[in-house]
Amino acid sequence: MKIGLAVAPENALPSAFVVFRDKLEISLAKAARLGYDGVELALLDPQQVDRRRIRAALAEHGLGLPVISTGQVFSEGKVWFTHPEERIRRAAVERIKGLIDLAAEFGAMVNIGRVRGYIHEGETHEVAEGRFLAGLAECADHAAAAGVTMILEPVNRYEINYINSVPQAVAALGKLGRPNVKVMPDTFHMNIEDVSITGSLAAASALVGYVHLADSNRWAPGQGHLDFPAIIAALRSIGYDGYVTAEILPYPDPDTAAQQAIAYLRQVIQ
Ligand code: LER
Ligand code: MN
Repeated sequence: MKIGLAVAPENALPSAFVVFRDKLEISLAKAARLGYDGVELALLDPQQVDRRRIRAALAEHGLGLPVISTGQVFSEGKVWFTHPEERIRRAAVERIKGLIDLAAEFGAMVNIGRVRGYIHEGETHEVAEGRFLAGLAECADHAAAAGVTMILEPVNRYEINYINSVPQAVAALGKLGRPNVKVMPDTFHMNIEDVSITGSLAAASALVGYVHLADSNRWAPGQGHLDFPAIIAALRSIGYDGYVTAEILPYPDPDTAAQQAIAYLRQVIQ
């Protein structure tokens, strides 16, 4: 398993859940110095970054870029797949396709978290699901043509009211029927929503495509009460060998949080 750190460019707004929000050259230098294998980049728009600058910084620091994440497309871009207005749904699909094209250049995956949208007031689960699956299918086909894998992240009920647990994501993917879309468990959300963290990982098995790690309080792993040795053992037993990425709050301060996460995870993942 490789260990990643979620970061965002300096112009990212506070709704990006990242430990470093800075010039990419600075965040990547820090991540590499701490011993991370790669970084996940949280983006609002593919135009927001200079591809050559990213490529140069990754090469200089020997870091991978496993995932481009898209939460800000929902929180700042204000577009999502379940929106009642066709125009807004279309904008969400086009934005995600743009991020898929960017990801393709780096061999990265693209996550679908809050940008899936929510069940709007007065609408049913079925209506939201129909719109979500239509938008995601179009993006997944675009991604497949570009050789990109997508990952669907269950997010807890206090942030969104649709696809909260890993079994719910697995069920949605069963209806989607696109093999290039996998599940992306996040231990912070699983601690709130899943009956058993290790049980859900075992049940999702080969569908697990990428993992976010944060402790019960969303601080660095090791700073709360989740059982990370058991979680890593569960990932090993399903044959997961990808990235586990620390997506954590910048507390007590960004540098300390990033350092605590890598020190603890290196100990657990020998
Ligand atoms: C994003 O990875 C996440 O975990 C959410 O809580 C916010 O989009
Ligand atoms: Mn997450």
